[in-house]
Amino acid sequence: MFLITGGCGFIGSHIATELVKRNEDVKIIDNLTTGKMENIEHIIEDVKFIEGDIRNLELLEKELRDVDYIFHEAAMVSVVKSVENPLLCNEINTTGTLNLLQAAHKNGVKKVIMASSAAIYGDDPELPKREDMLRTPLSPYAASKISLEDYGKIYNEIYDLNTVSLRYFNVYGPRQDPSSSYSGVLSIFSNEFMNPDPELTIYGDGKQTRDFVFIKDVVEANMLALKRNEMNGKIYNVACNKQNSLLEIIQIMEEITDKKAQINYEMRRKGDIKYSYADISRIKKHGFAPQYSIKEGLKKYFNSLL
Ligand code: UD2
Repeated sequence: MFLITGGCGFIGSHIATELVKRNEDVKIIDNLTTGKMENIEHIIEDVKFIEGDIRNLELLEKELRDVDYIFHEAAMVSVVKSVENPLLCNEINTTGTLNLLQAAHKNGVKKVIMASSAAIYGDDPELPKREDMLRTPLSPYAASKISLEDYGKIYNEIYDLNTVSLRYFNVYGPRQDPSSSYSGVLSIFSNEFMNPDPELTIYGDGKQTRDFVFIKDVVEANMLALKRNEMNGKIYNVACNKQNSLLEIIQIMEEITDKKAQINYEMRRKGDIKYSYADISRIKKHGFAPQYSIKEGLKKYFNSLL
């Protein structure tokens, strides 16, 4: 039995879909704060859905009794919200993760694969980001992901529970929610390109870069971490090792849709990182090979929105 925490969210729902495709038994725990039932409506007959919270240790202890493997995607996902409410971020992301690891340990779960984030690198200008670089958290969100990685290692070392942490860079693709101004930039832009006259806002000069990774490649990284025991107890960047600026992205979107976007420039966001991309040689050694260039990923994404 597989458990996906946050299985009604963007990334969790794609992992759940892949496991259902593989004919695995799947259970989802989600409190539906940011996750949505519509994200799993296509697999609802094939999964067991439990509306619940990872802050509820008793619930986890009960629900993990028949679980072999866990993908831990539940979290407060917004950096901005974590700055507004650090205590809540700590409860969900840190205590919630610790609850999960403890319940997994007690129930003899075989492996826990956890979602970490490139946020832990902070604004260290050295590029590309390697896993052995110093972590410099700049938000409660980043601090909570550091504690997730550390607890993961500790449970792997002293509690005999296999864990892997995956540091996601800028993930994009179908089912990503574009509704807030702090949603992923590609979900906001793609959504806008569905209009006849797309209007985009760029914070800064548009030359900032990100390592955008398509959701299907992120699912593959998770499947790899599940399969490869040599990855246990370690941390891996999950990205494409390519950087694209926002202006390049807009150009690609204009080509795909044959539309011209109107761009409004606003002040660079506070704390915004200028350039970001990942060294992925560590995970490549285990067979990770991203399949989707930014063009291919965006084409797929646009098709899903039509
Ligand atoms: C990503 C993660 C965040 C955290 C952070 C760590 C997402 C959605 N967010 O933030 O959780 O891990 O990395 O570094 O993956 N922008 C615009 N116009 C818009 C929206 C955004 O110009 O309408 C800019 C934004 O100011 C930034 C870039 O686009 O320069 C990317 O923004 P983002 O929010 O998609 O992702 P990022 O890298 O800030």
